[in-house]
Amino acid sequence: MLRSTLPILFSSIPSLPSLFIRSARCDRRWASAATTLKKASVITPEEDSVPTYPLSDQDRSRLRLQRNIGVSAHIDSGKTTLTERILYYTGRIREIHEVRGRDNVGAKMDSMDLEREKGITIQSAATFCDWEATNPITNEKEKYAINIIDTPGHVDFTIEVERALRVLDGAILVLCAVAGVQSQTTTVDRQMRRYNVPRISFVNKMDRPGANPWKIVNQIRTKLRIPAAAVHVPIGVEDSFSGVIDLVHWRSIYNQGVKGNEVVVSEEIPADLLELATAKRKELIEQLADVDEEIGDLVLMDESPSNAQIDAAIRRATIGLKFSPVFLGSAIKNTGVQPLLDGVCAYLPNPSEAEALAHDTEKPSSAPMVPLTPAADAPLVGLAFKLEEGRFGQLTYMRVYQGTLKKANTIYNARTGKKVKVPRLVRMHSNEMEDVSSIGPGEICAMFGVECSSGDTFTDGETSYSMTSMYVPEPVISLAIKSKGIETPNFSRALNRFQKEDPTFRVHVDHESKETIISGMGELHLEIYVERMRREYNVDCITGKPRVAFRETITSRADFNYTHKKQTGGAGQFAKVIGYIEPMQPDEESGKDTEFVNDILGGAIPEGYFPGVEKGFYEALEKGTLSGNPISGCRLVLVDGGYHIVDSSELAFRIATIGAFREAYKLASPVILEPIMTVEVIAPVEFQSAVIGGLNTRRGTIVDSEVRDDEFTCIAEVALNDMFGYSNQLRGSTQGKGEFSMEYKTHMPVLPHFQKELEEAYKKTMPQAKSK
Ligand SMILES: Nc1nc2c(ncn2[C@@H]2O[C@H](COP(=O)(O)OP(=O)(O)OP(=O)(O)O)[C@@H](O)[C@H]2O)c(=O)[nH]1
Ligand SMILES: [Mg+2]
Repeated sequence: MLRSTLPILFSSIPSLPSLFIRSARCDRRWASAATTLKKASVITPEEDSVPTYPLSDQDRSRLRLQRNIGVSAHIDSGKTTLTERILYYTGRIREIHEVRGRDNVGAKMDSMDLEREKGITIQSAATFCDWEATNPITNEKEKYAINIIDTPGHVDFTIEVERALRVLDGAILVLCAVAGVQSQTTTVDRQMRRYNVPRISFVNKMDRPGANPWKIVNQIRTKLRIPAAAVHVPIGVEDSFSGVIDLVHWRSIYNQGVKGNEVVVSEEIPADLLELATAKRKELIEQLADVDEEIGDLVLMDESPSNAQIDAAIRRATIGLKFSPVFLGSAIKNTGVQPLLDGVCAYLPNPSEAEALAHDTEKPSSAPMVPLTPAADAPLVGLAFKLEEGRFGQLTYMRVYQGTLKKANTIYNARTGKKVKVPRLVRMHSNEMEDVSSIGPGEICAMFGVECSSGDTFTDGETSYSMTSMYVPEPVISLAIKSKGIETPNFSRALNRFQKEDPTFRVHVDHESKETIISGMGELHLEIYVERMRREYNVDCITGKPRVAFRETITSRADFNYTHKKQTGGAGQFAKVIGYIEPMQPDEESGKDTEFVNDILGGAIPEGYFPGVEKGFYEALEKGTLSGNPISGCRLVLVDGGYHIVDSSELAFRIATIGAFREAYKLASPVILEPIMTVEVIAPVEFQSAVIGGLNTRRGTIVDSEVRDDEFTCIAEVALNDMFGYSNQLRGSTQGKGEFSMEYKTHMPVLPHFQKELEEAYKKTMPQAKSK
């Protein structure tokens, strides 16, 4: 493929939704699915004078029956369809409407018109419901309050999954009974690990021909590398799938009645399944024995654990992130959903069992983190995890971790220090809301009229705690955009709003070409915003061709000693900065990989000029000198400098830092980075060699391939820039039977000769070159 010019064009790529340019995150640090999160150092009350707020009996009994869960998985696995059933069986909605249903109503959680038209979830939606679970051991009925967030599967909208998992205590990982663990499943798995979210797995679509839950259980163990075992055995297959055998409590559960709303429990196990069920219960116990001491000891002593012991072990191991129980069902056929809800209540943690940590901003940033307690009387700590511009102003979704949030109370933004009164408090039910006067700890709600950014912490002013925000991946694709005809204020109004709501959507104006450039996680991501501008803001836009979002970085340290001096009659400009720049690894929690460090001792530069240095550094990072792309992975350390009583100013220091950076940059062995994608191709097995050959010619590295019946799946890592025209090639080489999806993996240095080409192309766009 010719790669001589920049921008790289995708002109031959067909309709965007079918392409699924998918992107996820910079996951250099999450190389293995087995990566367990580095536990943050946590302060214990004995170690320091950390105030403790014991849970009252009232707190305990409320929290015990509270669950905050996410439904996350690969695209099209049936998350929204499953959530629709959950809402129906819990009485939140009266009727079931399908995603892409014939009645044209659409599922409750896909409330946006675009979601209903495309049949995919774009934004995560929150809701809540009550579920009366019957404890199979005690037979007692108890009512649980469950907050649910249905997330999108398409990786272009990965930030929606990221922020939901940041604030949820547990999750349902939905898998297709035929396709099993797919590339996006591993992405979601990584996200769950990042925030230590325990999960139960739900093998959906058990009605599909070829459904094979045992293969999926095995894939969870081997591909996601988490011990797992089925807690169910299906009764009937494909069309005759009618219920499940509950292996823990040794009983059969059938769905009958209208839309499966009648759950019939029988002590009898169908005779033809007795042998299989016995073997699978044994397998469950064996898996548990590996991760749970109590069951391990019983197995060693050759004793059979009781149902209650198995139940308790599943709960301990799931909450301890050591195990995932696997449930089976078919959302569309209304089977197996109620037992899954019982599983959510039985095995996922309540808010007091999920660890929540905060930084004390009065202590140095290296100080250990402080655990929060979901006590209603404790000082308030809440995290704003999602913003939306609603009809009544900004809607801010909050997770309250500690204390009680009350309407009309004054709360403080821990980042800005600003205080604000809470004018209106609501609980969300997709796009509808219910007014409430207060929200207790461990709950999810939304506030109106509270200005803030996504990821801000709110307190009642009684603590100096601040929580970490969510991980924000870097955009991989960008395009120029302008309004058709005269630009109205709605153009920038819409872009500002989208940028504020979605941290993976960026807007900037190229100073040289004066073009507005939008960047995002994939073409569909950008296409949706362009379409929303048309529909919601009446702004028709013309867009340029999508370009790969290259980046630049440095590979070695370089020192600077730079003086900016200007004397033009009146007041002059003087600033001297001394220090160095060095490569920086991204922060594990926030993904932040650029930093200004002030190491000045003894007042060589007055404090008032430091912001000038910091601004200059970040301005210089906006555009690398090799290719004009943003610079990442770089730290600037200021160690010394000089100033002039009259001629120094913040501006002078800003200019000096930009000059210093540019000089040092040349010496720091800069390189251009390109996005590398994980590409998953599925095609009939006879095309295997054609597909692998095609990927090889694109310099792809094959990382996995699997043959299943008459189909094969191949996973490769390929530079996004080399994926130009791939859909056409794949169609041609597989008689239209192959499908592929792409997901962002990381940014890597481009090959030296390509770097040269990019540099040459950039030089030609510079004003000096043009005027020659
Ligand atoms: N056969 C079968 N199809 C199902 C089942 N559940 C969902 N589907 C279908 O799968 C398709 C996708 O369902 P959704 O519920 O939109 O999937 P999703 O996971 O929410 O998709 P995204 O939000 O876009 O990632 C729809 O056509 C559903 O009708 C099931 O249990 N069996
Ligand atoms: Mg959905």
